Amino acid sequence: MQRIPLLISLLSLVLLATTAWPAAPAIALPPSARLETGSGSLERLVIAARDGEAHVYLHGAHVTHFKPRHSGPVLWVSKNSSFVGGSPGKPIRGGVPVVFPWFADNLPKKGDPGHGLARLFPWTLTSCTELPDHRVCAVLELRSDGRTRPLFPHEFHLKLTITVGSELEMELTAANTGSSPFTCEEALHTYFAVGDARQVSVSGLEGAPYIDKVDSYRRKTGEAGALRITAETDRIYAANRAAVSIADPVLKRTITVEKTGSQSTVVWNPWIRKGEALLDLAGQQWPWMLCVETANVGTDAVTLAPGASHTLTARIHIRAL
Ligand code: TA6
Repeated sequence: MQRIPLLISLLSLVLLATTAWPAAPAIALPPSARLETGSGSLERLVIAARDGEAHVYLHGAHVTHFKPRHSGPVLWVSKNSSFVGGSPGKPIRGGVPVVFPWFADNLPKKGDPGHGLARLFPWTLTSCTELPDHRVCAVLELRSDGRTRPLFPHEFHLKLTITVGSELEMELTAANTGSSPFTCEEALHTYFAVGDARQVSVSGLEGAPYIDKVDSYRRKTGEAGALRITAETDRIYAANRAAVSIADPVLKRTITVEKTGSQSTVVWNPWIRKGEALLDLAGQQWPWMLCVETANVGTDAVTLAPGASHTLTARIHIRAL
């Protein structure tokens, strides 16, 4: 009769080992990176490099945190954000949403999700390595399949390469893996953390033409001086490859975004009314965020022939004021 308790104990140990033991990552991780369960029980990669740290949710390959060692958090995430996975799940409000294959409400058909599908699906972490200069580089990938085809009837392969150190580098490569060409819009829709959007100055876009989404998409010319946020601001600067800087007197720093492979820059702050209308942004949070997005949208959309690919990159760095 003594055997039964022993058998139960052994079975309990086996059960504990299989359920409590974290699922082994499919890939080897350097000591400066680990996978853990984040908000909404979604899996996230936590990177603690020598010169900076970051969090990347596998859901949407969504960077939600970047902090250089000598500055505060650079990205803003809403206190009300959803963290709901699935295929598709829900978008995370803040950080760096990956926008593909359409931008905003430029929907293929009524009811399709704003800003495309990439931010709504689970990506696969395919590599994570520490470089000789102590930066950490992670690669996440999303391939078209039966879940994406109802939304976008083309074969594609997306790869997001995230390199973390004192700067944050993101490289988004979109490849056409099918037999017919397609045109896509894309963006790294970055939400920057600012001390007060009403006090920042945005430089690099002086005198540049833009589309004003807040004024019936009218085509306008940017101010001669730095852009200030004094109302709802939603601008698409087309054919623009300039680096953009956000001078923040409250946080006493300047954030600069340099880019390659991107012809569009989008600047967005919802201001009071829209800021409260977006339930996952509400709660008077709008002064603490400003989007400067690295994109190819509208007339800058990208057409990929079968087998072709396109890469856009954003490099974010900070300078103390
Ligand atoms: O990039 C600016 C924008 O297109 C705004 O018009 C606003 O809709 C914002 O994106 C947020 O979009 P989302 O679908 O994330 O609520």
